[in-house]
Amino acid sequence: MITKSKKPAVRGSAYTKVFPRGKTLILACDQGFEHGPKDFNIKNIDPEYIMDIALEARFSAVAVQAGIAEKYHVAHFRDIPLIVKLNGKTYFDNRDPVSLQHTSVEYAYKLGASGVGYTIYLGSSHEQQMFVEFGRICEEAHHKGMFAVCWMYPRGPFIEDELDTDTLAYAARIAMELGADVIKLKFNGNIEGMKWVVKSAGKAKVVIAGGSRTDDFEFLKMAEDAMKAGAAGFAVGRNIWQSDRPLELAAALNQVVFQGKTAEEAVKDLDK
Ligand code: FBP
Repeated sequence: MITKSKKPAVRGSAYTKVFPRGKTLILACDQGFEHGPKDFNIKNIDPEYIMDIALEARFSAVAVQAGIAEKYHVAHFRDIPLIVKLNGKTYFDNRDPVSLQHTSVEYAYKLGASGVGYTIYLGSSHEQQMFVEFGRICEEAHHKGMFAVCWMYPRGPFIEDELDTDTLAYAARIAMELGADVIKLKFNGNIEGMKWVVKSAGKAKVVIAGGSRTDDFEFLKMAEDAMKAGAAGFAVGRNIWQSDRPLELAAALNQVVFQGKTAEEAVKDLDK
């Protein structure tokens, strides 16, 4: 009799460390590249401040560009699993965006990364180039025992609504078929729709981006709803390190993601 393999989609201790119990909380700090210093203040412009939050709040991993990895992570934060972004673009052209690879998988591996990250703009007229690069990145990363995270953002002249459920499901599906182990998407607030998006991603895990800084309760409510839809966690930046109580807010988010608490329960602890 033929039996199905019970092995998970991605093997390896790196992946297991970043997804304890199948869930994750990744702290993203690539916004200095994507948005520029306008996202930061005098405190959080220092990557060390953000690394300290990741360490103290026990984030599952940090996602940064190679320069931050080599100047900060390598020095004092090696215990936090690392995801190195291999591409990046500025905010100057969001009409028809393209973001090409500038860092190799080999270099990310040398920096000690558990995983590599890459953004694809689905619906850009350059999407084909990004598909080709990401497909090759997945091959190489898997060969080295690393996992591949796809920041999958529908954006460009062929996209009417970046948050449309069918478009997000299509985006998730493409990322999974290209080889992504983890797919980072924006949440559109539609729990039932998002369940379909998660289903479309198959064995790849869906994690949600935090978005611009919002009210703590609203942010935690988004987390609660996204988890209800089957997300595996968050890869969040601004909502944490722009907060004036990042550790407390991270602890509340942790309760929602890992312990299944509601936003109301988590926010109560936050305000104690
Ligand atoms: P935030 O939680 O701060 O939104 O970060 C998530 C993220 O994906 C970052 O990794 C990235 O820099 C940024 O959002 C890109 O956002 P956009 O292209 O939509 O401005």
